[in-house]
Amino acid sequence: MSPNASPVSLTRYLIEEQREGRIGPNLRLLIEVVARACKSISIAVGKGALGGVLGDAGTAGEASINVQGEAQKKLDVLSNEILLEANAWGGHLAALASEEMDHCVVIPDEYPRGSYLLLFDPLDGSSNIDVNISVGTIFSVLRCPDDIATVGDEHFLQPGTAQVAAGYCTYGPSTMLVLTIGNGTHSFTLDREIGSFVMTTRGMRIPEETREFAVNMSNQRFWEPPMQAYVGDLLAGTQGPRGKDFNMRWVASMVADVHRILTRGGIFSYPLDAKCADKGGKLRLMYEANPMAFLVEQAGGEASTGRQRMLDVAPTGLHQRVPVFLGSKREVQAAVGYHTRHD
Ligand code: AHM
Ligand code: MG
Repeated sequence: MSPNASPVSLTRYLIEEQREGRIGPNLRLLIEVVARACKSISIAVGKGALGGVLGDAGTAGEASINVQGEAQKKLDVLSNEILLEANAWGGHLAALASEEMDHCVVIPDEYPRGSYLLLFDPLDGSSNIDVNISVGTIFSVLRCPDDIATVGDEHFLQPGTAQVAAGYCTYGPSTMLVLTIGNGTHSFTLDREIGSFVMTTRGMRIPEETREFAVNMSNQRFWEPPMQAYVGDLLAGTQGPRGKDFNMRWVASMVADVHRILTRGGIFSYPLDAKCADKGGKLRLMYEANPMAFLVEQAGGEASTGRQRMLDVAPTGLHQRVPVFLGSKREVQAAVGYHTRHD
């Protein structure tokens, strides 16, 4: 942001988008509620050990396990509760679904029922919490189909192209909200003194070309042949067919890795591997891949499963997993090329 420009708060940005007819008042207020919940999560994350919130959830030595079969951290549970509580009574939602819960939660009858569905991963990358590395919240908003008596999990099974908004909040050295409502991807930094998100980049653009890739290299021997070939060529550098040297980064917090890519380019991949092949991949379509794909496409990048545009995948389950390739357009196309040539 230029030092002389008048700051645009998230609230002002959303009101201006509403005036332009790109969002209605209910979606605007829904995004405001999610942003408010993210501020609360940011405060909890920021307290670290002083807040007594580090470590595993559960009691008397018994870990609490979520629907994904993963041990929950105290902050996973707390962040989930903050998002549920903040969104229950606003009147904008019909139901919510979370990576941490088996099934969707329908808004209780005591509150007005709205016309949107909210999906979220309350605290992504939570294995990083205890070592003070960035984590984040990811969210996606869909329309609730009309004329249904009772909302159920099946109503969430819409392709990524149906998202009306998506974003993430990264809890790093600064807390940043990155948002799209289908009109570009914009970043907002939390001004902790006044407690509001202020736009810091309007229209993020991912460079089309890159020399940086993000992948968990320890899985190399478990990858499929096309992924082996693709990364092999990246590592060959100037001596290989790609003709340039590549750098590697892997935070193991998708929000942090994707934020770097939205900021300076790169390719993020969590491919299919022999360890997760029976599940379809490691990352979740509805809570991670689709919202990130929407943000990346709106910033001029691409997102794919390696074989199909991510946003076109027809979901079959709320907790479905997929292989993920996203980021700089030309590099994602190159990775997809290895897969299509091998098939
Ligand atoms: P989580 O939702 O349980 O935190 O898992 C998702 C995270 C992503 O943030 C990250 O990209 C990936 O898992 C890291 O996986 P790995 O530890 O296998 O490298
Ligand atoms: Mg996650």
